[in-house]
Amino acid sequence: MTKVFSGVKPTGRPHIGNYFGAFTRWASEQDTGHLYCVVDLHAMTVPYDPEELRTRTHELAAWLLATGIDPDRATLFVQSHVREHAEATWILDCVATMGELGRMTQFKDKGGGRDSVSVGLFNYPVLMAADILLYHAEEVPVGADQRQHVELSRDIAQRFNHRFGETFTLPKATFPPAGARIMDLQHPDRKMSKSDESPQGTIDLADDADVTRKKIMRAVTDSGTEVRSGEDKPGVTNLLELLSAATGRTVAELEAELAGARYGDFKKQVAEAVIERLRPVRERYAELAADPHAVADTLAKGAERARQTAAATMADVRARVGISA
Ligand code: AQP
Repeated sequence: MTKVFSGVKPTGRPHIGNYFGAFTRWASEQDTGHLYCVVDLHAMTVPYDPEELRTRTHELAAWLLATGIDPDRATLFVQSHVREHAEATWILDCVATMGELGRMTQFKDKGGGRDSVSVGLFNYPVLMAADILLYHAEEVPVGADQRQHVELSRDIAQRFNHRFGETFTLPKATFPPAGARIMDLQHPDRKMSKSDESPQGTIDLADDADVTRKKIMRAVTDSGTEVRSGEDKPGVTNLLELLSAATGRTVAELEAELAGARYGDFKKQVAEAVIERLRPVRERYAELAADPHAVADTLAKGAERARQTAAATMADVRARVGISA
């Protein structure tokens, strides 16, 4: 059985990019050796409100359960509930280099070269490496934006193993066949994101069917009338990608079927496919939101399970790096 770890940070409301890029695969491929984590420590790297962080962490866990993660099979937990993540980060900080962290595009995008950004934002990929390596994950199912961070985790693991002896498994990122990078509906040149202020360009999982339909109908398209993907058609390409992710059909099949269709009809088809795909998830979320204690119990049990593996890894790591057991 392949060991899998992946996480999502509670920085805002989860959107269909998170869903198609990551969550849907987590649910459909889950197995007993898989761990899925709400990475709340990562959400502290940018300014935030503590009460909101607590609420969003809980809500995000409920969304993951609503997408179909079964806590009796996979382990679902909150990162800060397992203290080993923070401890492992320090040790890996002493293995990672300033140069490699400085090359991370997410840091460049979010930090914008400002001196005032937190050290945590710079250090984010090392915490992510700790998340993955603590559980000896072989695969990390993520959207395309996380490729560079998973590659860095692998480099850090390799360097650690070389310096201190075989300890960590080398992880690799895996990507979905469609939906690996869903773009903002109003700005198809940039990724749909939780924390970007683009309410019309982002479809939250919490949006209802009407709002979802309106946002897709108002999505930016491109000049020309053809429904086809291509670098010169970022808006239509993004909608085709969404339709492909929602229906499981390839973009090529969809292009053939939609030859001659008008943009308006095409968008209607995308909207209905996305709404149908999300309907059971949204219904299940409403049920889970009504029972917050059940979600909290699930997370407590998940943390207990995760802690066993993390503690064993840390005992080994401590012994190898020469600090007290
Ligand atoms: N637009 C996207 N398309 C496909 N996959 C995406 N993911 C994120 N955005 C898209 C994937 O969702 C998982 C969880 O992401 P995250 O919360 O850990 O952080 P992120 O990648 O930085 O996502 P956001 O939504 O853009 O958050 P903010 O705005 O806070 O930075 C990951 O597997 C990610 O690849």
